[in-house]
Amino acid sequence: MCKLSNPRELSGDTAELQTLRTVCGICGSCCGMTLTLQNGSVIAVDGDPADPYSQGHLCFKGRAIIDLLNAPDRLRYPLSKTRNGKWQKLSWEEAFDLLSERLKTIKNRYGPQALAVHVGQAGAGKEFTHYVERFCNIYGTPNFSTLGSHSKRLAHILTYGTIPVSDYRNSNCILLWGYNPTRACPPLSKQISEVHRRGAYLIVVDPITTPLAKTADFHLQLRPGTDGALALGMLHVVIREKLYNKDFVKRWTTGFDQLCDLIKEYPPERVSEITWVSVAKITLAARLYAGSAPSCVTTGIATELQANGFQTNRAIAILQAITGNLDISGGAIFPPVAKLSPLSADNQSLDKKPAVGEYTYPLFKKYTNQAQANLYTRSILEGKPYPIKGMVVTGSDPVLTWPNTDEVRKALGNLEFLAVMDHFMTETAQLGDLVLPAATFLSRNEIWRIFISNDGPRLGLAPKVLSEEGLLTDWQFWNTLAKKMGYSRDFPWLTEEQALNYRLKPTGLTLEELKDKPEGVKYAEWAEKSYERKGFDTPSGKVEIYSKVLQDHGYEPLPNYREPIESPLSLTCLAEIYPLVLTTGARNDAYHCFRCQNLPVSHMQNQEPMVEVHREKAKELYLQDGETVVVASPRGRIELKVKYTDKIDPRVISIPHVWEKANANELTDNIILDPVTGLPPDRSMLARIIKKE
Ligand SMILES: Nc1nc2c(c(=O)[nH]1)N[C@H]1C(S)=C(S)[C@@H](COP(=O)(O)OP(=O)(O)OC[C@H]3O[C@@H](n4cnc5c(=O)[nH]c(N)nc54)[C@H](O)[C@@H]3O)O[C@H]1N2
Ligand SMILES: Nc1nc2c(c(=O)[nH]1)N[C@H]1C(S)=C(S)[C@@H](COP(=O)(O)OP(=O)(O)OC[C@H]3O[C@@H](n4cnc5c(=O)[nH]c(N)nc54)[C@H](O)[C@@H]3O)O[C@H]1N2
Ligand code: SF4
Ligand SMILES: [Mo]
Repeated sequence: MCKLSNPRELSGDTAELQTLRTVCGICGSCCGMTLTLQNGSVIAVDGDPADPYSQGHLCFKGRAIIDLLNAPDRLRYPLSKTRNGKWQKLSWEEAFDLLSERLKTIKNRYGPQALAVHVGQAGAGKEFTHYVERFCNIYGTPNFSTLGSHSKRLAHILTYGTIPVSDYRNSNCILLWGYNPTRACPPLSKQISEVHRRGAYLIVVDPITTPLAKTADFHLQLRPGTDGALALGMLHVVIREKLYNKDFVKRWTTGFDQLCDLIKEYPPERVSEITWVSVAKITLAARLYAGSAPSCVTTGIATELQANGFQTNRAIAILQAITGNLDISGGAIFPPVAKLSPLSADNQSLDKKPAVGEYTYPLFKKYTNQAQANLYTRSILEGKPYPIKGMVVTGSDPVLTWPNTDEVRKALGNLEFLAVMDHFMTETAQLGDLVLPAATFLSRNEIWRIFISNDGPRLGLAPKVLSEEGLLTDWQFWNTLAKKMGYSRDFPWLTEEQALNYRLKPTGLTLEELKDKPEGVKYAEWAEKSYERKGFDTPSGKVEIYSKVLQDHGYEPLPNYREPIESPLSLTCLAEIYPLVLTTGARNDAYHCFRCQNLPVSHMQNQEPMVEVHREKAKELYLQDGETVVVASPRGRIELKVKYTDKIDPRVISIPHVWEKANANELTDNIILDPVTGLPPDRSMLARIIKKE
């Protein structure tokens, strides 16, 4: 069975309809996709019933791919901005000349650190991102950054030494914490519902009654931003009632006694006051989770986009560990890592400056080897720790997605040079000097990885099925740019296929072999409790409840709770003016990184961003359903329509992000960020609703 046939073999009128198989590259669920092509153009798309994992499932985002390929506003050629602000069409040759010349000028004039390169959501987990990082290393800038679950990753690495995966299928109790797979990852949501129907318990922690929360055995509807306190409250119950795994704690943890002292400050009664979750629910959920092993927890991005997201994730990771749920079937599995050839590189001839954010977030830098992009704006505007003068942004729209839009816009506007690679003329691209049209994931080969517990970890290929005329994939772009810059020695690959075969070498597999294996290849055997054989990959070899590494870097060694900087409890005076708690960015069906909101897919037409307000609160404020209002925070204000709901606490409101017409990040803060990772507190701030005259 072959996932790839080459559409370019087809010719003119003689071409037959051809069905090609690949894997959707949008959200990481790896759904099998079939595409029907005629004369090289996609005319139909569907789920692939033969795909062993998704079994025919394809969500609306995958189905929207034809609209994306044909979108009338897709960028089709490079554009450069003229002196009078008009866009001028360029050939790729001209675009590469311009770009390489500007990057060389920045380096000569200010040093390589003055260039920042940011890869956004579209590059998360994708092969090309490694090549962008390599490019930065050779150029000599430490300012390479990505977006991602940095707080969760770092919390797991510092606590367990690895990043686990939840084994829902074999679990007796699934705890979804600030994670809503119904929107973010529909195939997983289906799997979780099936396991729940078969008898496993489901607990959901979410300020909104999502579809999964509605069916859950316990829905803990907490005040946004208080997850850390809730986790400590649950730990209190588990420890007080001796529901933890004593043998595991004794043999495999450090700092349990200090944790026992810490949780004394978080009895359910106090935690209930902080979180608005009842004492009974906190207690029963803790008992259920601890008493039903094997249990698993998945935290979502909501637990990270908080002023204390790193420690929150540590507290939840510790709950998982002391209840004995690590590296067992049905719990948190530690998957063996697939060994691919490394792409790290260094430019020995340069004396490298520290990355932006390295002084403020040293552990973030140490464990991600990246700059903290949320500090770029200050570097551009205030020259701290040195000025960034040029940026290349790919697969990201910072004007809509980074906190404090006002400042982001000002900063990007102040750059000497900004290049943006995207499918569309985004808000960020509009501020650029050079805009580059990106091909979609269908035009590149991509390695995917999947873990299904009984079966072990697998690696496979999402084959390239198209060539989009006039467009380059991100890999082609960076490989060509590197050669233009004179880096051919470090970018020796002539084709993407060559580069992928280089990467696959340690596995003994080739691209050709993977093309014939839609189910992928098992690259390692998983055997439970790997720590029994080799210990945990932490300095002590144990689960570090008390982290000496954190202590040595001046952080709290225990996962203590910190009240959101801006909340009804921490800023009571401000809360009189801004009495509502605002959470932003809960994912919804109308958009994704592909900006589906712009596409003419019927499902998404007539959608617009709205502020969800509890029906009773809305009435109290004399707001009609559908009325246009102003939502204001201490930083800014946006206009959008009211949507009545019963699914939210009357003291909380929720608005989506990534909308141009009502940009949630006009309201968010970039001053007080997570102290360890620098992620912004997008999920909890103070706000008010103002009726328009
Ligand atoms: N359709 C669609 N899917 C997507 C995306 C998309 O834009 N659209 N984006 C992708 C990306 S980039 C990501 S990171 C993932 C994110 O996917 P998830 O990790 O699931 O995150 P969200 O949907 O943003 O938030 C999950 C839940 O957190 C709740 N929440 C809000 N504030 C809080 C809080 O303070 N505490 C807790 N416990 N819960 C809170 C929200 O109500 C929401 O139901 O989704 C990916 N998938
Ligand atoms: N207020 C608030 N802000 C948030 C969040 C929140 O919850 N609340 N969530 C945060 C999170 S978790 C994330 S991940 C970020 C997401 O923020 P970004 O990283 O900025 O990602 P997107 O907004 O999804 O933009 C992705 C862009 O990539 C383009 N694109 C898609 N595929 C490709 C490709 O193959 N190549 C190239 N070059 N471009 C491509 C799309 O057209 C789109 O413009 O937003 C963050 N911002
Ligand atoms: S869930 Fe949707 S977006 Fe994600 S991989 Fe599957 S089809 Fe693509
Ligand atoms: Mo994300």
